[in-house]
Amino acid sequence: MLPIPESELIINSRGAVYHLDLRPDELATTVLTVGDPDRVAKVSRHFDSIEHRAHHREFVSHTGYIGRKRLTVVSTGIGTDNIDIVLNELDALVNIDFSTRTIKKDSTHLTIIRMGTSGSLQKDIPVESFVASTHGLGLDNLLNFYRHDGTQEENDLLHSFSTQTQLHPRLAQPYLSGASPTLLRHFTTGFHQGITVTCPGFYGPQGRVLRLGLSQPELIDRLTSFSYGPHRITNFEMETAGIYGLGKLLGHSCLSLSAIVANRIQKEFSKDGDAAVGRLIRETLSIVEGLQ
Ligand code: R1P
Ligand code: URA
Repeated sequence: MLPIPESELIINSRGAVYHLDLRPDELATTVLTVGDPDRVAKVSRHFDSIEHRAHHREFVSHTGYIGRKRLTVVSTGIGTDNIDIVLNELDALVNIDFSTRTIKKDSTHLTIIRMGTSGSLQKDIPVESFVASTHGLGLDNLLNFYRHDGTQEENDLLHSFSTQTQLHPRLAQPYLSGASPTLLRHFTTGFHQGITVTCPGFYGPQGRVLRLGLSQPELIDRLTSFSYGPHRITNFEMETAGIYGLGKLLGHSCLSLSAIVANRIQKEFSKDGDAAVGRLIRETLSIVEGLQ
């Protein structure tokens, strides 16, 4: 097997992968991702010990222990362009031998759980409640750069989405991937579940109007009214579909959890989003600690 060239997998003088500035021994196999770099310390303050801290650009990571469980919390910044970097580098850290630059024969499986914020698309999913995403539906195009096929259920859902929403093809070529069913089962009590739409922006791509007109003003209504069997769209944000799509292609188990900070139907914004995120962190850590 030919080594992966230096231009494709960039390893710095510390032997760490370029953007995350992490070496293979500095990463745990259970990884929590957050968007905001300042949220990393809000997670790791619940660790019993921290063995490693890294910070390069928007990628802050802390690795440590809760009891006997070793965890890494890493910030991704905003958007699936960053998710492309984070997921590929996390995978490289466990599945590529950095000394030979070749793919390891036996692959390592990561558990990756996002703890983020999100906007609700349903009246009955209020601000400060939590959503566990059954699927990530991407309007951001990331996965279309990789060879991918969905399961029959995923393809049927996506087909129904395209038919019902009639989004202009100039807007997006949607893609869809499911959560790890095993992880999702642990997040039923206290969590709404539903499809999360991942957008390539916060304003126009999420139907917000400040000074510019929208090319598809009916976007929010169409997302809110979509249904397919028991499935509906609960919320939108900017990372989930990229995590689910790339995570599945790379063979990892992924779950995205969101604290709702805006309800776009009720036109409400949370008065204390930080407290809701704090509760999501505590609730998630208590569940993750018990995972095998
Ligand atoms: C936008 O404000 C950001 O908030 C959400 C979106 O996905 C986007 O990253 O998540 P985080 O709070 O995790 O960053
Ligand atoms: N994050 C988003 O992407 N959208 C929202 O409305 C709130 C948080």
